[in-house]
Amino acid sequence: MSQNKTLNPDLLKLLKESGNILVVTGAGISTSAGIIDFRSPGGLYSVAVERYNLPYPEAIFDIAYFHKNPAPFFRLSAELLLADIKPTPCHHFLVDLEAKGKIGILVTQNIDMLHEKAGSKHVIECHGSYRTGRCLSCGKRFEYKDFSGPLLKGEIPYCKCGGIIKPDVVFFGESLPESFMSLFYRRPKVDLLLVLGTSLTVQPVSSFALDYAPRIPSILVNRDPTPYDGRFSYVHHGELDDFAQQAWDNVLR
Ligand code: CNA
Repeated sequence: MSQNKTLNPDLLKLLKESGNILVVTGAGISTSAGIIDFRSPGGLYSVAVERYNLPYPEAIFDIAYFHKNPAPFFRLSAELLLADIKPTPCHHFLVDLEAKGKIGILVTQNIDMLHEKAGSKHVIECHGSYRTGRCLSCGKRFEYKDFSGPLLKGEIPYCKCGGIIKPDVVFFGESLPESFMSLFYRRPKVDLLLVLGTSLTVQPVSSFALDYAPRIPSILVNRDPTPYDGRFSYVHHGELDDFAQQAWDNVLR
């Protein structure tokens, strides 16, 4: 855990004065809830091969590997979806930012549904979520409640036809939801880009965000440096919950 640091007053001023903000979140917003991210030291990528007996870390979200061996994904899913996982202060900050009418678009790469659980009304989950699923054999659609029983036990959920129910989480090798792709192609006008808790290494969401970064004012808050820090108007390396607290005090009060 890095030390709490005071936010740059100019960053706070920009946030306070901006409406129509494009917020892009990643796994870093959920780590304080107890969900590990991918690329931090000790993150999923460093433990996945051993913990889930995988040939390579990305296999856990690789659609070709899933067709051969779906069990590791479902073991991980149970860990991600543990019932007592609660939204973080930063998720709640974004709910209040939305309630003040300051968020134009909120895009998350996360599949944990914590933005919705916190109370955010309009969230584009560009990598999908567990809210719905589909039988890989007959194509029947399911709601989360229909397959959450086995899912929460780390077991594979099956359709009546015998096919595997795959949650609508986007794997490497799969298309992203239309809700995100239409944004990707339209690049709607926004006044500020606020990127929170992502290494910005997963495409196409990274290039979507970075396309805005040199054109409009932009803020990146992340614990570790990313390869793209230089593109942003302001970069704060620190804890997101600490950022949220300072932003609450200075921007929303
Ligand atoms: P990533 O590549 O693991 O990067 C996360 C970033 O967050 C890192 O650069 C960290 O420095 C930073 N970070 C971690 N904790 C904090 C914190 N408390 N405060 C500030 N910064 C922090 O993850 P990305 O989101 O960039 O990669 C995209 C992948 C990760 C998406 O496909 C997700 O589906 C996937 N993922 C999602 C979850 C989830 O839903 N919670 C968990 C793990 C992975």
